[in-house]
Amino acid sequence: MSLLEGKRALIVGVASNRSIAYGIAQAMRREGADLAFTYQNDKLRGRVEKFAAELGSDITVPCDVSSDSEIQKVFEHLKDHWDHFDILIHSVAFAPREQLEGAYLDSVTREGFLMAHEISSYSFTALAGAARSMMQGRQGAMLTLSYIGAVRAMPNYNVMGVAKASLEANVRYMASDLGPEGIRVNAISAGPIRTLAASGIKGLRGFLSHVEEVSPLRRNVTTGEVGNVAAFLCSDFASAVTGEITYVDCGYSTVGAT
Ligand code: NAD
Ligand code: 0WE
Repeated sequence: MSLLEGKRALIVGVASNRSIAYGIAQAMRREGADLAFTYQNDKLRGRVEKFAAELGSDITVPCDVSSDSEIQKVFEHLKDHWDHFDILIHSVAFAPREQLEGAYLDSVTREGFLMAHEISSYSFTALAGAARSMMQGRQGAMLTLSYIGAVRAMPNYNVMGVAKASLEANVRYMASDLGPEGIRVNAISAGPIRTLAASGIKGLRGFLSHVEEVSPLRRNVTTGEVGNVAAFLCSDFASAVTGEITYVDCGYSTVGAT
């Protein structure tokens, strides 16, 4: 039996075949789920439609998560295809580029702080609120992506770390609200991966080689490995797991000096 047979998943955050959301979509499809996708803007539309088709889906909907009306429309559109669904994947983050360089206090601004929190944390709340009614009466699951910068100060990650701390708290509050409705809410804290969001980040290479040197598994994690854990956490095998942050980082977060 496949892990996600008979489940329907909405995936928010595919931008390329390197996206963590793409690794999650592949794993979920392999495990028998039916998929739907959103794309941020027209620039990404064609690409996401192609990925969707490859993964057996013809449901693609625009959604810039900074817009309440676009978020509402996603679920109106989804209702044309599905009367309910089971899984919501949130794999979205953004801070203005100049916030992710240099010392935290030198780079952070009111505007950058608000933008990082809005796109990277509040958007999960907003999507969950809009998805909620279509996820009733099933063993539903929501999942977002975090990073260790939420709980440890990492060079250059800066305000994104503060926004990820907000996102992780969001997971706990949402899990508390939605648990009585049978909906679980969790996060995966992934190790660094060279995706679009990570390309051009100063010092990413250093982060990747540090993990290779000190993590117990002495290597970096892949989007496929994040996808496998995502499939498990959103499956009924994880039916008693909610409000949790699961590290998928080759053990990096568990060691001190090596
Ligand atoms: P990615 O660039 O492939 O994905 C980021 C996604 O965010 C893109 O699909 C982009 O369209 C979307 N996005 C940004 N602003 C948006 C907006 N206003 N509206 C709608 N969508 C918007 O990069 P990724 O690394 O796969 O990132 C996915 C998630 O994983 C993020 O939350 C990121 O913080 C997290 N994460 C990444 C790493 C890493 O090292 N790559 C590690 C841990 C966690
Ligand atoms: O969460 C992230 C990256 C999120 C991100 C990336 C960008 C790049 C383009 C958010 N906003 C933007 N804004 C842009 O203009 N990661 C976990 C990957 C990442 O980002 C870092 C890292 C790592 C790892 C930034 C600094 C240091 C390490």
